[in-house]
Amino acid sequence: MVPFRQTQFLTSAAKFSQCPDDMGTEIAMAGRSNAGKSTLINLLCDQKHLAKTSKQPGRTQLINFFSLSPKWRIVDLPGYGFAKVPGAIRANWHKEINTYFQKRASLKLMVVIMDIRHPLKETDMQMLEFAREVDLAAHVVLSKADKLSKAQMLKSQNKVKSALAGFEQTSIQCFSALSKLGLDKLKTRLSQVYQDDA
Ligand SMILES: Nc1nc2c(ncn2[C@@H]2O[C@H](COP(=O)(O)OP(=O)(O)OP(=O)(O)O)[C@@H](O)[C@H]2O)c(=O)[nH]1
Ligand SMILES: [Mg+2]
Repeated sequence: MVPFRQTQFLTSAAKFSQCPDDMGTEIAMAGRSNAGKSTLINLLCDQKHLAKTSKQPGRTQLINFFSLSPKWRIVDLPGYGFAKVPGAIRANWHKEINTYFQKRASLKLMVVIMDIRHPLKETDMQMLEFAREVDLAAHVVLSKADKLSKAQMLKSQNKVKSALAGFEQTSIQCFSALSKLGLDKLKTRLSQVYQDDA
């Protein structure tokens, strides 16, 4: 069993050079600002205030590391495409996050979280294409599924599945932090990655 509930905050990095030792297995949560990355981490770990959440986009401004065990980590990334941050700061984050994705050897899965009502924006596609290029597995989470009817939810999921048909190492699921829909599926997918690497 992967001890999600034991997860603790480890450290924050404003730059790639500040990341903790590159050993063990790391899973990163990526996605546009406000997609629900921090909320998903809190539900996954069954802790209300582990990762900071906010109604205001751009809450997560550093690369935040959480550890489940000495070898297993979760990373909460700043959302891409946050407009209210000055251009220079934004450019610098993007640079650091790109370096993180390119150089982090312990990174074994990129979870791309998208609001199910607005999936596959340009930046989401860039992330998924990047993962494909470097042979990194990706898991797409269509968040806030509670905002749609079941029929609409399935329609959106099918649309995303068709659009990503050429992405072999990419799995897709719906998720709601409100109803916990998809929580077990998410835990199973993440556990596979940690345990495969054990
Ligand atoms: N209805 C609903 N709201 C959600 C869900 N997940 C997150 N939210 C809300 O969406 C808003 C943003 O959530 P966060 O988890 O802070 O989003 P984030 O992706 O971490 O945002 P940044 O840190 O800015 O990149 C908050 O108001 C959450 O309560 C969900 O599954 N359903
Ligand atoms: Mg956040």
